[in-house]
Amino acid sequence: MNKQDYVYVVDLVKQAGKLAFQMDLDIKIKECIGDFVTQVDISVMNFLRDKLNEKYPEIDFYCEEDPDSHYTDYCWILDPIDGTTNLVHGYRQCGISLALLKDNESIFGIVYNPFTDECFTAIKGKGAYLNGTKRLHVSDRPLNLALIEFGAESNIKTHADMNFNIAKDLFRECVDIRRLCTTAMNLCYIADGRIEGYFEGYVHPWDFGAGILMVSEAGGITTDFEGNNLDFSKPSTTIISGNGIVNQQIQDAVWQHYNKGN
Ligand code: LIP
Repeated sequence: MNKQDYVYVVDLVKQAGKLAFQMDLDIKIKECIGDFVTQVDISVMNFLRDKLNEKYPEIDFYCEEDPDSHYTDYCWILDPIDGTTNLVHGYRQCGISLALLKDNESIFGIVYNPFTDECFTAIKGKGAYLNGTKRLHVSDRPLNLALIEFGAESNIKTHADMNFNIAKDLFRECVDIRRLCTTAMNLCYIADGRIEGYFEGYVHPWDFGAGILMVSEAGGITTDFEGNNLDFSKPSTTIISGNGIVNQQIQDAVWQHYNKGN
């Protein structure tokens, strides 16, 4: 992505961020409690889809809230609000997550939290930055000095024991556990060295499209539970991300419980 396009897209996402302050969220439940969509999600999607399609008609558009959209080899991938549950509760940890995918790889990513005005960006091979100025680097903390995040598939609940048992094992080994409940922000926080690692058993490509590049450009590593690269063409996946020092230990903890159904 060239400088002109980078500036244009970052500005567009920040404009979209203003829509997060609209008063009437018009909250709707998608499939079950904990699976929400709000008017903010829809407004952000419509705004970005229209603008990006107009400026870049050759690039497809794949979005969480657009059931007719799908993965292609050259597409934008958007989660209009990652952390919708947080938004619904006024817990202002959420972000617009937009990435550009080429041949199943993220080549540009932006995660913008309009409430904190923190804008994380990354271009493949050119580093990751916070607010355009601070170069991001993962921390060098080992597990015994680490903060670890995990997602618990909140709207499914069937894997509650497995997720919390993994977390309990890690809790005994690390400084503490955090639950931000947004994959996009978790990955940015790893990239910025605020936390050291994260795992979740069920995420979608729009959740990690931008954040995965943030982590790799900051020197970290992201895989699925088996240690494979994440595949954007799959509708969902497991995920482990970290500073590269804690990843193996997270994977070991996951394997103590994964597939045991507990
Ligand atoms: C969330 C995901 C997020 C994941 C959370 C939660 P929400 O859903 O988008 O990436 O880490 O566990 O499922 O709150 O955006 O609907």
